[in-house]
Amino acid sequence: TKNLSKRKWFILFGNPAIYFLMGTTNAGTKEPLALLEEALQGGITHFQLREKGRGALTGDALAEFAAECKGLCREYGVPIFINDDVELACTIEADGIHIGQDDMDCGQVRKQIGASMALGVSVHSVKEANEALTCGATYLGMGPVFGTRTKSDAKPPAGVAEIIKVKTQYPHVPVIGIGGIEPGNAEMVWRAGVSGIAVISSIAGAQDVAGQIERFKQSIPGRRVG
Ligand code: TZP
Ligand code: MG
Repeated sequence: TKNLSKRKWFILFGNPAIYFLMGTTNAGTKEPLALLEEALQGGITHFQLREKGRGALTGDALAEFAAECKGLCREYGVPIFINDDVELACTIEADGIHIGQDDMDCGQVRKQIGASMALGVSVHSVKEANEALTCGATYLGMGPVFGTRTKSDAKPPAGVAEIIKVKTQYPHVPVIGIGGIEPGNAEMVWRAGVSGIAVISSIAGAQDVAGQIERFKQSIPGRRVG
C-alpha cells in the first residue's frame, strides 16, 4: 500500500484536525479495532497508535495490531502515526511517527525515517519548538492543555499560553493541542491557533463515538453548521 506522505499533493494538516490517539488499553470494554473503526466512521482526520500501559501489546502481537490499524485507516483515507517506535513505524510503513522530549533524539529519528515520513514532536516551549523544527519535525504536539488522567507522567496543565507563543513565532508550523480536551473546552484551543486537537479519553470513552466526534467538529470556530 502507498505511503500517503509520499504523494506530492498530500497536505498533512490542511483542514482542522480531529486527531484521535488510542491503544488497546484505552478501549475499555470495546474491541480496539471496532473502536477505531467507529472513530473513522465518525470522521476523525488523523490516527495515532499509542500502545502504552499495563497489558499493552508488544512484539509480534503489536506489529500485527498496528498493521490492522493501518489497514483500517487506509480504508478511510486517514493517515496513521506511530507513537515512539521507529522500527514499528517503518515496518508498517506508517505515514508518521510521534515522539516526546524523553524519547529518542529527534534528529536521530529523522535520519532513520528518511524525508518522506512525517515526524511529530511534543514540545512545551518556543525553545523546544525551535529544536524540534531544526531537526526536521513536521508538526508539533503541545500539552497537556488541561488536566489529563490518561498520561501517567504528564506535566501540569499548561493552558494555551505557550501554544500562542509558538504560533506567534512559527505561524506556518502545524501545532496540535492535547490533554484533557473535550467538546466543551475545545474552543479555546482552536482559538489559540492550533491546526488540530488530539484526543484520547473523550473519544475512546464516549458512549456514542461518532456523536462525540461531531461535537468536536462543532467546536471549531466558524464551523458550527454543516
Ligand atoms: N500527551 C499529553 S496529554 C496526553 C498525551 C499523550 C494524554 C491525552 O489524553 P486525554 O485522555 O485526551 O487527556
Ligand atoms: Mg513518548
